[in-house]
Amino acid sequence: MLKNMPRLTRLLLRLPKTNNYNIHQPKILVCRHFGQPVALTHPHLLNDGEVTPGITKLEYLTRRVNLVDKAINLYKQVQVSNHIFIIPGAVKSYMTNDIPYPFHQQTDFLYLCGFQEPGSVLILESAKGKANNHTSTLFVPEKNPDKELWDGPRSGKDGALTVTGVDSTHNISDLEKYLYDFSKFNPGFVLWYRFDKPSNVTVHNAICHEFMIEPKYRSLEDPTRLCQQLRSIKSPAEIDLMHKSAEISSEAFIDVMKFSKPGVNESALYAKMDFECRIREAEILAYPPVVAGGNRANIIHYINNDQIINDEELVLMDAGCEYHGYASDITRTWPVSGKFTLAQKQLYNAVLNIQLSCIQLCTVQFSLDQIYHAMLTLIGVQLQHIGLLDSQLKSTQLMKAAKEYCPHHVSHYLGMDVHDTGEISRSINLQPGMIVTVEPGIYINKKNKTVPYEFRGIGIRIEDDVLVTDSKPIVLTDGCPKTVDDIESIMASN
Ligand SMILES: [Mn+2]
Repeated sequence: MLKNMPRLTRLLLRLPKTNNYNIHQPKILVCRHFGQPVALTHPHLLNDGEVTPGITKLEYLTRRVNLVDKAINLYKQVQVSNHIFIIPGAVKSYMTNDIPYPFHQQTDFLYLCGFQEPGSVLILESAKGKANNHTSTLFVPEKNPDKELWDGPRSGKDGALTVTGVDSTHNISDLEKYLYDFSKFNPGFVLWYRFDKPSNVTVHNAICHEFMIEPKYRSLEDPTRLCQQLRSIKSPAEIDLMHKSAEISSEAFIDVMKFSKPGVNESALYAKMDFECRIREAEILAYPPVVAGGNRANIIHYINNDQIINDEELVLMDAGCEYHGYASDITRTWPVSGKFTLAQKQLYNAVLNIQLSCIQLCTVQFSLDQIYHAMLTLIGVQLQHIGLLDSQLKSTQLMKAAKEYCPHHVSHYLGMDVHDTGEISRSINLQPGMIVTVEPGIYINKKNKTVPYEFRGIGIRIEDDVLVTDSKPIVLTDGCPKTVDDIESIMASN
């Protein structure tokens, strides 16, 4: 009888009896156990002991130890019972009913534990006499079959313990009780919590309720600066990820350059960049790219990207991907036709010379602000050289004029966030392990009647990502072409 049945029905009937079913069952359970990739389910991404590709549990532990150490050191002379850090992760946010934005984890939280699920909270408590100077507790969304049916698996508290290697894990619903008990048994603690920018309103209300109404802490401190001090110096594993992120973006830029031609829509170049980054395994673009043809390049944050780029126009693209949580940030400017005009080439080479000089200054002898001032002087001199600024201008007048041609800074720190570690001053000397952008530009609006006609409506920026070392700076984005010859030959190779 079985012989006459359709094959699928026969298979279904026999399924419980075959070994195949039993072999596959445990694998299915494993796959559904975690809310993020782990070595067991994604061996192509992670090795044993890694929380994030390339970043081990031990590295995450070291980061937490270093953070708590900083707090203990700051309070060395002051009598306090202990320190508690409350670091909430991001919550899901919605575009419209039931439609979420792509989730992006809060980066301090991610830096300290690598846990990817929305609505989680990390707590660190300093602990005297403990080898690792603290205990770490992660509060995570509870496992919930109904929700998981729609949104995919959650790790739950047991899975989160396996994924991250923190000391203990609880359901997020236990947080308020935990805070209540903590404040009851720990008089005179220091509360490290970012009060002015709550990333999770429910958690914020719980903290207010347990700690703030009748303040039970000795002092309230913002942990952001301490986290950022750690984050500003990249570890070897982070440098590898940043390098990979930079390589992906550089290769994608080459494909976008080859793809561009007169009459192309800016949106097509945006789409091409997105595609070429994702196909190389970047998760997402790190920010909405600027794809600006012609005079639109003079709008620094132009992201409409919906215009046609005409023959003889330059296109300025500022774009970069995010790879396992690490951003790259590149700008290139190229002629959509594949050939620079004489004026474009003159101005482009001026910006390139300035950029190459600024990259050489990315050493421990200088701060980003000093490099910025050097950029302004260099812009002034280059514009005098081309004849766009009066050669008689004295240095302060020259700097002032240069500022009108470049209204932005030359650099920012780069890392998990594009504008990374914003609380680290740009006036401190660079340190080995920092990664910074170098991005001078010259922008000439088409309304500028003080320059010859052929220079009007040109905006040029060249941006690379640079690793500071104890000797020479290393350009992580050096795979992205930037000389006139390299760009023209890449575009001719189509
Ligand atoms: Mn940038």
